[in-house]
Amino acid sequence: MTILIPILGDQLTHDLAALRDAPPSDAVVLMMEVADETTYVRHHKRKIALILSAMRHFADELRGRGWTVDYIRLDDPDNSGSFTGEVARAVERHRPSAIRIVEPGEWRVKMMIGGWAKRFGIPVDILVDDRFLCGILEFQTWAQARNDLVMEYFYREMRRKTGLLMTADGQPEGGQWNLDKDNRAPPKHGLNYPEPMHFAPDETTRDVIALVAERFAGHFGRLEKFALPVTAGQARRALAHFVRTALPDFGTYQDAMVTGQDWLYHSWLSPALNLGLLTPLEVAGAAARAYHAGDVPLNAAEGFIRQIIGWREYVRGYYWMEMPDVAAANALGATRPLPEFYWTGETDMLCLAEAIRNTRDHGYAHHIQRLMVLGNFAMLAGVRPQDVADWFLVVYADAYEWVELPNVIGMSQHADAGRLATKPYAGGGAYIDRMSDHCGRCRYDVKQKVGPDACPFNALYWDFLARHERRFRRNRRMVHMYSNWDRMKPEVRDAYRANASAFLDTLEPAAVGWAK
Ligand code: FAD
Ligand code: DLZ
Ligand code: SF4
Repeated sequence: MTILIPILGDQLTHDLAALRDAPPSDAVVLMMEVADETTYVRHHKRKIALILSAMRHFADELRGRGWTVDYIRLDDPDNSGSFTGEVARAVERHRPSAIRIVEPGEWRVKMMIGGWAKRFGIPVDILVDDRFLCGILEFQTWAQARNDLVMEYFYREMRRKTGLLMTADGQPEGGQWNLDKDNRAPPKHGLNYPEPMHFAPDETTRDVIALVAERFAGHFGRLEKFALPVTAGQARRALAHFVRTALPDFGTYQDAMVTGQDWLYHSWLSPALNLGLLTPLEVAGAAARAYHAGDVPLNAAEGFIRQIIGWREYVRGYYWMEMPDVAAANALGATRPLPEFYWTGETDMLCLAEAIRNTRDHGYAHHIQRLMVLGNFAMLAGVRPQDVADWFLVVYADAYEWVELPNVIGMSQHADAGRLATKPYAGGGAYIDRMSDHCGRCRYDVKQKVGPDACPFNALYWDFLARHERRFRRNRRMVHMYSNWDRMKPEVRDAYRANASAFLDTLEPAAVGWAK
């Protein structure tokens, strides 16, 4: 009896649970390029090209391994446009006795799959996605035993569980769990920034790029110079290249920003990881091995591994625990529409213009650009968190709701009232000036506090603290900020607030239709 195994676009892993115990002779793998997925938001062109190319390569590799793959292309005239519609057609074609699928990454798709058993009248076996190190239920059990979620404690559990950077007697390597105090150095002159490994598009990728250029011409972003890894083999080479060339300095300069330098020492592995071309254990394991071989310092290996087995797993657990309500969360009552310049990049604020240029050109911006520039500005300006979330889901090649939404709603907009992060990630111009070389080249003056040439982040920062004083004044991590506010003369406070208000009045709201 045939089993139908649908594999979704972000499940491109040869060791996927659904493929593991099924003999290829008894199964048909179904892969579907569908309009619903390519347009539920108007994804960056590069993101669509990446996913479709990686899906096509994966299907070819599966065939090479003896699997029967029923592959539905986007331009197939009979394509129904949805996962459910395509599974329905496949059930007609193959008459399977059962469907086997790995749990999807997104709530929306989980709801869809939940209706399949009744609709098709056959069992639907939904398997745990064990590519993640922490299961959804395991996370919930961990979280329920605590009043507050603290990533650091979760991360230590993951270190113990994986044994990564642990000594034989169960202690953290180097005696400390977290070496962040050695990280976060500002950029300095004379640093050499390695380029991520580039992969020239083959015929499959070129076909997909042509399809995307034609069919999604109105979507945000550029397709030129597409160079992302689209197979597991390429992704492994990109990982090895990163470990060799960039990881040694990853920790130290993790929070730096430099004009015209799009990756610095970051890995740009998130698109491959989130598609399944790499697994988290494989990536974190490579960093740990480099440390043990003496090739990278502990602060770099630890800082990098923490992002993968700590933050990445943590936000996924949070997503499944907090959905669906968290998608609508708006604890700070923000109502402003997203400014148009998030789409056009047309702003005199150089830090924002740079982050948006990087985003448009590559479907990429590194973490501090996302958090302390793009996210920070939106939060300070009081932009509606759902507008911000839509933007982030569209514009990044690594964006899937399970990872994007917690980062936006929880980490960057504080819209969940501090469930994910106890303090809002708010910063004024001084932070950006310390961590980047942008301010010296900007039309605004970061040192000026108010006036037409003053850096807008300065007034917006104090205005934000003033607007939300009742909520944040008693936050232990914000005492210092409010004591600075208290020390200001009333006329200085008033000038900040008036300046913020005048600046906010100049923001043009985004035209409808960019995101959805
Ligand atoms: P590196 O700096 O090299 O880090 C290594 C890896 O750690 C990343 O590839 C990623 O897999 C993981 N990682 C690091 N930080 C996080 C985090 N906060 N959450 C989850 N994983 C993390 N990441 C996504 O994969 N998809 C998203 O849609 C996404 N949206 C974000 C939105 C906002 C507002 C913020 C603040 C962060 C977001 N992140 C997202 C997290 C992080 O910014 C990206 O994972 C990272 O910038 C990807 O680039 P990199 O591979 O060079 O990362
Ligand atoms: C994001 C995306 C896009 C753009 N296109 C497809 C597609 O055509 N077929 C597919 O299987 N998956 C696609 N994806 C990824 C899915 O949206 C993702 O697998 C689900 O949301 C589950 O996380
Ligand atoms: Fe950004 Fe202000 Fe610096 Fe300009 S001066 S780059 S707006 S922080």
